[in-house]
Amino acid sequence: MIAHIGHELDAYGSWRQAVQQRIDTYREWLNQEGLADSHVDQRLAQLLSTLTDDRLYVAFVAEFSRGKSELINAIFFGDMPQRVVPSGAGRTTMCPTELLYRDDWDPCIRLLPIETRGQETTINEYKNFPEEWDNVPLDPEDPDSMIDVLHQLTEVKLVSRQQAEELGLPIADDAAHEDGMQITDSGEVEIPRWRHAIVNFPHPLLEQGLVILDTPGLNALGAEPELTLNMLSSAHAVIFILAADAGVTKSDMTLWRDHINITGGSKGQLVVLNKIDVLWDELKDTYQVENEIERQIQSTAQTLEIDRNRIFPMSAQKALLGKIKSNDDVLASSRITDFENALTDLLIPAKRDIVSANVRGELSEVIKTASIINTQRFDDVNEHISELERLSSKNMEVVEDMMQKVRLDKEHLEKNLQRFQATRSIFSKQTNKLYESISPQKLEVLIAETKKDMSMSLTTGGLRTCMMKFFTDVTKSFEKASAQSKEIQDLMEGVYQKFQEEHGLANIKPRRFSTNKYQREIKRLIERHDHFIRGLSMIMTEQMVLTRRFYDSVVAKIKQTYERANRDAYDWLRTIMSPMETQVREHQVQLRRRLESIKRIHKASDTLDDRLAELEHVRDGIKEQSTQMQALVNDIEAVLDAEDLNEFEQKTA
Ligand SMILES: Nc1nc2c(ncn2[C@@H]2O[C@H](COP(=O)(O)OP(=O)(O)OP(=O)(O)O)[C@@H](O)[C@H]2O)c(=O)[nH]1
Ligand SMILES: [Mg+2]
Repeated sequence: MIAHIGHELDAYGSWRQAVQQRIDTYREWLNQEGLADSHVDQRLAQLLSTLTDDRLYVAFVAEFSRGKSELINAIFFGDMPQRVVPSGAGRTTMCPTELLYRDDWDPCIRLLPIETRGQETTINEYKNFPEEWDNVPLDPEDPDSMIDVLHQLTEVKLVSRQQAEELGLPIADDAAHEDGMQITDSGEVEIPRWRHAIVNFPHPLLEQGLVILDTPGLNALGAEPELTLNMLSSAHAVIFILAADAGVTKSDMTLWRDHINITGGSKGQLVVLNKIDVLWDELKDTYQVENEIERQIQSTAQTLEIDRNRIFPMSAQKALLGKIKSNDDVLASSRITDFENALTDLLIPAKRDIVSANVRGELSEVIKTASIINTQRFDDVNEHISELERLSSKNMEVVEDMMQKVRLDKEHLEKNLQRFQATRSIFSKQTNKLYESISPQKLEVLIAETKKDMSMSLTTGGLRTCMMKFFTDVTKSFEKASAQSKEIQDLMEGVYQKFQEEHGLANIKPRRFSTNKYQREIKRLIERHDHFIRGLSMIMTEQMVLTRRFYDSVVAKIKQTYERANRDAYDWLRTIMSPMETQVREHQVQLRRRLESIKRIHKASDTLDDRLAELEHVRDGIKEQSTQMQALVNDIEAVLDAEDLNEFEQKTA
């Protein structure tokens, strides 16, 4: 049974759908009312698509044999007749494994050969090259065959020492890392057969977007920095597991400090004190057992410097047994429920916060633009109404004056528009500069140069200098981009202000483009990288390999940041003028209508009263539009803020 987490995930899924539905309704309405230009519509379409592709990552990290795989089986696969993920004494899981479900693939397991470590390509990049992975189909209906297939996660192979070194794998023959790859009697080295695995399996929780990351011990994390720098740092929850019979060992500590708690923040982390059942055998008295558990929790809390409420004593094995055999007593004694509740309570609100913040961020611009247009329409009609009202008491000469005034307004606006077109060339020069400062091509050049310098340095100190130069250059390019975007912003602000002052348009400020986000990201990445490099204690050759590997992982992440920054800058540049352009266009149309309408009255082809009645009707329509808009926005807000997700439960069979 996966009652609690399954139920909460269901509720979360329904909530997300409710958000989607309301945004969809709002989008249709905006289009129907002519309140969305193509930029706005595209943004909404994109927001909707990010809402559909929405995943929740939970990573299980611990030294080997602490019970990660057992715990994953117990939490997520207790409804299967037997263990799904292989678990056993000694080293079992040999490669990091992602369990997920995507319906565009058949159920399968995809395995990335260990030899790919010889390339400079990261795991994440390999995900774009399916042909590099071994693909074995899975039959979810046949548990025995599934167990067979999943057994591949535990596969190892023997290679020569030189081959292992070339792949940058730590070897267990010196005190620095006694838990590295084992050497056999014949002098060969036993290494994992696979570098990474993806299990695509249609389990209800995975179908709801959950992704589970099972990892092997410290070795794998140390040898594959991408896991720590990328997968663990972006997981929504990281579960660290200790075993009650082993206590907190030195390598447990290293793992915790260097891979999980790396920059200190403990948000999203839970600690499991597993295998409490071994204490039951040793000390029969419940009171004594409880005391011993409590003592271990206290000392773990102290050693890890973490709140004791984040530590969960448990027996994963008994939990799995209790679930498979539907034995509630055994299940209760396993104490897994407290942990499952804590995990659910951590995971779903965290994910919801991210989604809500993202939706709010994207929507605020859209809402602003739409309400500006609505207000503009209202003001224009109002002005026209009062114009006509004044007319009713005056003679025809005044009508001519009035017509002249509107005509001048219109001409003036058109002249300003022309002048504005001229600033476009300055604008495009500046945007080119902005693009150039964060151009992926330039980054590639910088990467290539750094690699060249690195290949010529013979010491780790030399390598470090090259890398530091690279980081400094990257940081500088974002500083440049920041200054450039400020210049563009100032230019546009001037244009906006001119239209506001001379044509009474609403007082809006062009949106800002801040590079802070990326700068922060890069800074954090550099800090993590630094932490790693400084922590390395091993022989030179391995250190060189590892250092490069860390560098490659960081570079891959920085590339992603560049890509995102570029995309965001592109979006920004396209939309920076859009609210003003829309407003000016509206205003232009209104001026033309006013002129027409005064002309008709002048020619006495239209009576004033009819025209006024018509305009008042239009004005009511615009008011109604504003009310409807507010209602739709409130609807979205209400869903985003909802306390109880269960109210969105889908009533599907
Ligand atoms: N007594 C007891 N044994 C457990 C418990 N949880 C796991 N084990 C056993 O501990 C051994 C290791 O469990 P795994 O789930 O394979 O551990 P792991 O952390 O995945 O280890 P690797 O895959 O080697 O990194 C297995 O024999 C499990 O049956 C528990 O709660 N109590
Ligand atoms: Mg395992």
